[in-house]
Amino acid sequence: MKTLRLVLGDQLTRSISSLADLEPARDVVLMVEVAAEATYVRHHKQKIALIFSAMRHFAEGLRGEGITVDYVALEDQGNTGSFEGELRRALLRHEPDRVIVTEPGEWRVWQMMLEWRETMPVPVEIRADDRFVASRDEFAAWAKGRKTYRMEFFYREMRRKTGLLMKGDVPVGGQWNFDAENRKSLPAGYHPPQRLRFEPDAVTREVLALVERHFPDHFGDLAPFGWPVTRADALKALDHFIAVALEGFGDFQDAMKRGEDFLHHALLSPALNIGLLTPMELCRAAERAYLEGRAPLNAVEGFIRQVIGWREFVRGLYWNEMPGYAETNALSARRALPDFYWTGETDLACLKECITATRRNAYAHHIQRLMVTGNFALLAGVAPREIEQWYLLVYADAFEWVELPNVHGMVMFADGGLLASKPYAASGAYIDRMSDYCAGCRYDPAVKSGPGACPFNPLYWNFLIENEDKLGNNPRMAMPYRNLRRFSAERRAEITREAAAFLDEVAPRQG
Ligand code: FAD
Ligand code: DLZ
Ligand code: SF4
Repeated sequence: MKTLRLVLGDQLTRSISSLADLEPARDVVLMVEVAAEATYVRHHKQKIALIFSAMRHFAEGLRGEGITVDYVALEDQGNTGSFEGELRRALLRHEPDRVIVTEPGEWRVWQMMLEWRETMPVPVEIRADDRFVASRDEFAAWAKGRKTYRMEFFYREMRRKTGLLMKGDVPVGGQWNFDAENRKSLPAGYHPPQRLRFEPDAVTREVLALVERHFPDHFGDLAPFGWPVTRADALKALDHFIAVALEGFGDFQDAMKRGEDFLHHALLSPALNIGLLTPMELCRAAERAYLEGRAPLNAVEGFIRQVIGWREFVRGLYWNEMPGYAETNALSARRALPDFYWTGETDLACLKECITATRRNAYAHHIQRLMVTGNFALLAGVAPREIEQWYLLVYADAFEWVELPNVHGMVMFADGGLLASKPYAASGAYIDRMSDYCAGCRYDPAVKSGPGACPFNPLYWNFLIENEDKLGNNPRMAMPYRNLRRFSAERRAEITREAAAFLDEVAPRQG
């Protein structure tokens, strides 16, 4: 049976299910660069370049194996600009008996594919994406009957399933989780390791020029572009991370430092999410480093937890809860996203640092996303949809299955606590403790109100005041609410006034 096999831009894995039983003499692999995918949100220029370049390299690799690849480039004549249009044109060109595709990473595209099964002239088979440790069904079975989902319990299941850092039924080191050791701030004068960048080759240079021609107004800097775009380079990036950065990954996981965009983070999420690496490859490499004495347990366990814990957990939650998940707004947040999220032009030094790094790299590390840009959006009450769009377009690793639960659930608490037991709300003191940002800021984290006060301070207390009916009885919020209840009526009124004056200027209320 002649089969047309459609491979999407984040499915660049040779062992992907859509290619499993490929017959090189008969089948055709279809890959398409389409304007609709580059513009449904106006992705960071580096993200588009990463995907187009990685797609072109992947196609070359398949051709090298003698496989017929029909590759439609963005500027090819007749390109209709959409998955559906290109699939229809390819059906006319190749006249296959059937189409095979692996399920996509976004609900939007999943709906499209389900429709194809009804509307395309040949049968369309949608296969499960087995590049994850847990299948969608496995997560659904785990989630069944639970009112809230907690990553820690799911993670233990994944440890048992994979055997990672396990001695029989017992976790290595006698504990599942070493997070308490993973909150160190950086010592003065500390220099994090140098990280690998990959010089653009001819294919990437051509793509960079194409992106500049077609998407000049999209967010972010295109150069310097240093992401790995092939599996070979992604493997080098993995080896380099394990060799130079994993050792300090645990200790400095929550730290932030001016001018240091990467610290000890892996920088592997773009390659991982488009399929150049697999999650188990990352975890086995980290586990090996522990077993060979090259990295401590708190670092290796912490890293493995991110990959088979958080990453698998948010993916399972996404598919279990969509499409309703995206619609909730438990804290009734309605403000506009401040303009400085696009420009980086703000006097709040922490936000300026994280947003300008995001523009420069299409990357920010987890704690910058959660505790700076995320924390501000939560305290300011930015409408979930606005901040979600921002996160979906500014990072090279952003795909809705992973972005949405992190933003909607972890950052914005818009799901009312399905994912997290409490909002990660914090005042300026937290940012001051975990970074050196405040030393270069015109505001002072120690000043609670009035001119010169760190805006995170009134915003934090205002957030507690505004959401007292929804969060006041949350046991994990007991301490801050106890403190708030000691405030006089005048102090509360002053906080509300100060926060409103600040927010009305940077993030006007909508609707
Ligand atoms: P490291 O810090 O070195 O972590 C190692 C790996 O663990 C990552 O590569 C990633 O695959 C995985 N990981 C870590 N934390 C998470 C998490 N919370 N959820 C899922 N996987 C995780 N990650 C994305 O891949 N795409 C996104 O669109 C995305 N959006 C986020 C938005 C917000 C508001 C927050 C708080 C987090 C988001 N994350 C997202 C998770 C995390 O910030 C990134 O995976 C991480 O920063 C990627 O960089 P790294 O490879 O250096 O990660
Ligand atoms: C993100 C992206 C972009 C920018 N462009 C393409 C493209 O031209 N062709 C393609 O196959 N995939 C692209 N992607 C990735 C898709 O958006 C992604 O596969 C879906 O969102 C499903 O996860
Ligand atoms: Fe950010 Fe406040 Fe520190 Fe300035 S003082 S860097 S606004 S936390």
